[in-house]
Amino acid sequence: MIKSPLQIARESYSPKLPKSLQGSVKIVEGKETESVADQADIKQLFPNTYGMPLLTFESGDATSVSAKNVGVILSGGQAPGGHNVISGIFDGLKKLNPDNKLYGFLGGPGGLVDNDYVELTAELVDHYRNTGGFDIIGSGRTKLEEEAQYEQAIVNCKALDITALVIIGGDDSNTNACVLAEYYKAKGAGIQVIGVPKTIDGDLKNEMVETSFGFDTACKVYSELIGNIQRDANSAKKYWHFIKLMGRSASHIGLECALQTQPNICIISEEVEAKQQTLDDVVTYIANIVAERAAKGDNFGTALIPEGLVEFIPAMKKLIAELNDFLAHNEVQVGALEGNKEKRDFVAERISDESREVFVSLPNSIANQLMLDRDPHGNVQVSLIETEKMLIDMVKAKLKKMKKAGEFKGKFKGQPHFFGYEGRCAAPSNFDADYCYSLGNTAAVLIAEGKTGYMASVRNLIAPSDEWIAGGVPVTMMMNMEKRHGAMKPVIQKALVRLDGAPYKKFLEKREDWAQNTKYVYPGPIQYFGPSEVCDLTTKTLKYEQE
Ligand code: FBP
Repeated sequence: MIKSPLQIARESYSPKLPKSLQGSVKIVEGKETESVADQADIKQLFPNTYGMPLLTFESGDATSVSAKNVGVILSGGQAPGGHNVISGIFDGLKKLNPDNKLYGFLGGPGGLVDNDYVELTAELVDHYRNTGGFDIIGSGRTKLEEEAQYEQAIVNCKALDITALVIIGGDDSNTNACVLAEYYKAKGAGIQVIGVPKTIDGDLKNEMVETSFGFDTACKVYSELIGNIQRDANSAKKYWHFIKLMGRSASHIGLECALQTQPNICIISEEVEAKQQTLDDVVTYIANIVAERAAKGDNFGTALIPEGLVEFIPAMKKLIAELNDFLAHNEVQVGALEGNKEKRDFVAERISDESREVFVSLPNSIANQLMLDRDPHGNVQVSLIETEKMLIDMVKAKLKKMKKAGEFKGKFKGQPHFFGYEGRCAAPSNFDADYCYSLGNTAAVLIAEGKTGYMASVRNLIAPSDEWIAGGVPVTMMMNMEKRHGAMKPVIQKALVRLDGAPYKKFLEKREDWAQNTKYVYPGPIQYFGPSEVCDLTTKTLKYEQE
């Protein structure tokens, strides 16, 4: 492996741990827990893992722990810090008992079923400390949902004498981890399952999980890029940059980047939905700001667009829900049709009148993108929908009409961008490096204590890392029932942007000023070495949520 000078320097970084994880750990059990909603259903579906207590770690006395073999899986989209979770599990296990062994299943959950694995040795782990990416063992989106997969996993684990699995994933992967934990506990299979909250999207969070790892670094990378674009826009003064940002459903990334960079426009999907806005309302809002700035001679600007926007426009949401059901039941027929036009016509003839009206009004390219394959969890692959281009075209058309009516006297040239993959494998910020290493160590302790159905949790994150609180949260506590693939399923509740939350309120106070005036902030690149107030700072979202 050829390493850059930064990577070599970064290898020697020692991630910071909370006090409770620096020596031996004592576990303090809290109250019994309940799921966030649909308690009766969730309790019935998870009789063995429902209601378990919250766990908090404190410093304790050293105890002897018998040796264990543990398996780890990276699941879903990459997020900065995954390698540090693995090095945290590895170091945590070795500290508890040097004979503990860690195996990595390759290519995501599929590796567990296909028995594709590698032993994670000190030499291998050392190469990946504090680096971005998931390439140490790879990731994948195979969904573990069938009994045959669970059974095969038992066979594969037994062959390696593995008695615990750590699943590092987002809300869907941790939902599956919980189902697996329940199945193994009910069966007495002797395999514990522990989850770790990962996703750049920031939508796996709740009272006990303050943020998912990777959100901090990814937002910093996007904010650097947005800042660079804003400086260009403010220098050339001739383009409107429409920047779509990853985040699947929730607008946390867009909101955080807006708080960091102060763009002229940032659309928040959750607000669009709450106000029952149409696509035309969104386009009109943008076009009006373009026209107002143009009236002052500012024919340039930046607009941040959340990746999942189309799913939050109520009429589009209804259409997408119908398409999800329809495509799930008619996959073969639609797949057999030759061209996109045939597919669009076939679908349009078979959906409700209301959804048909919306479907046929969309640009063909967007209608085609809405019919693409769902991911294994039944989600529309919003990263493939070119909302930023669609909005540029629609704003342009609106401004043309406004020009005719004398309401717009400027120029409009749009530049589309999509930032997503650029941030997912960045070298983790100090915050993510420390947080991930702490999560990995936490998972190791939960395993040593024989826990299952828990997610590793590290809280109090805006305090210095010494004061972070580590422990475990029962995954069932985060669950509710939602419709997936046309049927009600237990899933971890997605945390969307709260319109009564402090980060959104801060944005609301400022957005009019940012729209009318050019108040750009240029955050610059992540700093790994230097003063703590520059290098260890976390997101504004966490700061505002907790102050
Ligand atoms: P996870 O939820 O698995 O963490 O993935 C997040 C994400 O990066 C989304 O922001 C994005 O919509 C999606 O993955 C892209 O998926 P893919 O990796 O399959 O292109």
